[in-house]
Amino acid sequence: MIAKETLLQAYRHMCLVNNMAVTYEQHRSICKYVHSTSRGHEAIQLATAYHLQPADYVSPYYRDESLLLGLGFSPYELMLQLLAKANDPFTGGREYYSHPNYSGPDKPTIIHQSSATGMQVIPTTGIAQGLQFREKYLPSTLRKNGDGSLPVVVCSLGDASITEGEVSEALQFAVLKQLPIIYLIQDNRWGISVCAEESRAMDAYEYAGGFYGMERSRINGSDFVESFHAMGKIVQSVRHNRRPHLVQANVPLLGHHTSGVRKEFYRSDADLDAHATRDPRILLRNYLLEHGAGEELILDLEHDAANTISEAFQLAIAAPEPDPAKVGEYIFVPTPVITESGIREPQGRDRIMMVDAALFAIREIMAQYPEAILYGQDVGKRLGGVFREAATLADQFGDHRVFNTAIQEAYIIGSTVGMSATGLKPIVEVQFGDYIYPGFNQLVTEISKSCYLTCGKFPVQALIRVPVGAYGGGGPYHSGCIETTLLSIKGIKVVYPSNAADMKGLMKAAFLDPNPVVMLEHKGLYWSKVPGTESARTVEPDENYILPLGKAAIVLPAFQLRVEEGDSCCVITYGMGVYWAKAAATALPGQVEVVDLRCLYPLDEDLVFETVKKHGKCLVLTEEQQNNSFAEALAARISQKCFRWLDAPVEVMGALNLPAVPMNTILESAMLPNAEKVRDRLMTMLEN
Ligand SMILES: Cc1ncc(C[n+]2csc(CCOP(=O)(O)OP(=O)(O)O)c2C)c(N)n1
Repeated sequence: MIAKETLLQAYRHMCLVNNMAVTYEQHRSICKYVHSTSRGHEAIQLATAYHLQPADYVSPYYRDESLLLGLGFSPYELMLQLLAKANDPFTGGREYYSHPNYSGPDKPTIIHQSSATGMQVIPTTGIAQGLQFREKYLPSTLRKNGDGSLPVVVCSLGDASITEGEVSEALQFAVLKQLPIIYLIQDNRWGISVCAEESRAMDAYEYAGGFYGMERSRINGSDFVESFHAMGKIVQSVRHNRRPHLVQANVPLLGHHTSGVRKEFYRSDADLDAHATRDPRILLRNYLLEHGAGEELILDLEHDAANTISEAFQLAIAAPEPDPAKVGEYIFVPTPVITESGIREPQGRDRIMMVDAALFAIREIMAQYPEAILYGQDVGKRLGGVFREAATLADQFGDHRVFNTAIQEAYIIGSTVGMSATGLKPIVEVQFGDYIYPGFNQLVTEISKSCYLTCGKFPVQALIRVPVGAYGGGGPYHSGCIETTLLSIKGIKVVYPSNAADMKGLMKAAFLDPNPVVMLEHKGLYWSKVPGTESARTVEPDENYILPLGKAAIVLPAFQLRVEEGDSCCVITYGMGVYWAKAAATALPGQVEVVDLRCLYPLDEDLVFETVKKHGKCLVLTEEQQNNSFAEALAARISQKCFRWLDAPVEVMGALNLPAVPMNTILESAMLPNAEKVRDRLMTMLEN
């Protein structure tokens, strides 16, 4: 039996939702930002919300306004987001209606919610992965509910979103690891105007049948009583049994797809009529009347709901607009690492290769931070990374902290959002830069925007290691550089060390940074096997050595006399470019100053501009294809900021503008810069 108060509360919430929808429609010019309402989906959403507790996590999608009311958010709070007002409690006016995020003691946690259909499934599965880790290995740190019960995770999405490829990566991971997560699919048989018959050969329930180990249920999501009972059992079962469960809730769609995409554009009268017969509010009203609630009580509730919404709407309209001066806030949260510390060159230590510097840094990190977890393809015990960059780590720290994943770059990258939300510190690896693209969407759509769109509530702590770069015939899919593509994303940091000491210090800083950091690791420098890269091996810095992000270094100074004579130039570069530039400079003793950027975002513009101003001549050197590269963009900024000090146009040298690095080593070197090409360019620059 469901308590009478629960039924009346559900009816009240449904009346609020109905009045909200009517009000938004009546005031379309005021409700100018696109929004969807939950009309038709109320019963399953409320039923779900009522069973959740504060230690749980939920990822609602854009049609989950009833779920939000059910969790305890007020119509006024939701309307502040509808109208993108300053006090929108979720995003401060930055994101659409019903795109919540929340962290507090009284309600389930909600991580950042994007608008991209289905893309929340990976981050949300990452939460369940994080909870499972805490439960098994750090049990005293797992937050439980007031009644001592274990937390569950709910990921809600529409039926059309389930066909997104990334959803399958998450489901696969959830069943493989038996994560405590409920996937709630609200099936209204529409994906805007694309109907079920056009988009799928099976529904979500049938699809889940292929993921062995997934419990599944199909319920009538328009019937509150059935939904409440079913969700109660399912939530309880996941709380106790700690296994994934997919729920398909069949629901009607009563409103428009969004305020902009109107139902009459593409739905027939017959379809609309059929959906209308399953209106959850009418069904619950009838149920209440049949079970003795009394017409008067119902009318009172309806009247109250109308008044509540009308008052809330007026208040929301009157609420202040956001301050445009604050538009730049919360791209990142501050990092604690701001100064270089520890000993960079301890006495009596051996020189180490860059790949070992990375390995030793991670080893020290994992020894110090039990919440640090490393995963990716082949990083586990058997191989320890295809470059042996994680060798021995699983032996030392256990398979639960260092483990292999399937080939699922989207999951590897996107799961860090959820892991980070549970307070863990994920370090993940994409095997080659050329294979980051399947994971790129998660980086752009979820990771990079989370801090900004939650006003700093959910920065994503993620250290993403990516081997890059060409050397010795790696060929078109194992040689790529990806920094320009990465740097087009705002909201992530990009580090690119060129020697062992920097690698170790920067890896530590990247790990301690509460924001997402991509660590680009040049394979040609890993072992210093490429002639001319011997100095990538350095003395190993001590355990405390940390090098803040965003500090470039002069790795080869010019002679003061040459500078004073106006007979010098500088090369601004990073990665392999550092070695090309240093080798080229041997032909021009004292005339060339080389700056190693070490970090591409944040970028040490101060040192770059200061150096360029000193020499008046500058070459920006990169291994990437030149056109539209980061290097070109930097050259343009240098030209603008240092114009009065320049004796010549800022030069750029990069690889030829080809779609890929060809495999044959003769072709490879024809494409890439090298020391000779750089030397010739510098000589020409200095002669003019
Ligand atoms: C990745 C992505 N592609 C396309 C869209 C545009 N879009 C917004 S809603 C929607 C349909 C989603 O349907 P469904 O998941 O069934 O949810 P419903 O709106 O029916 O509740 C589409 C295609 C999007 N938001 N994200």
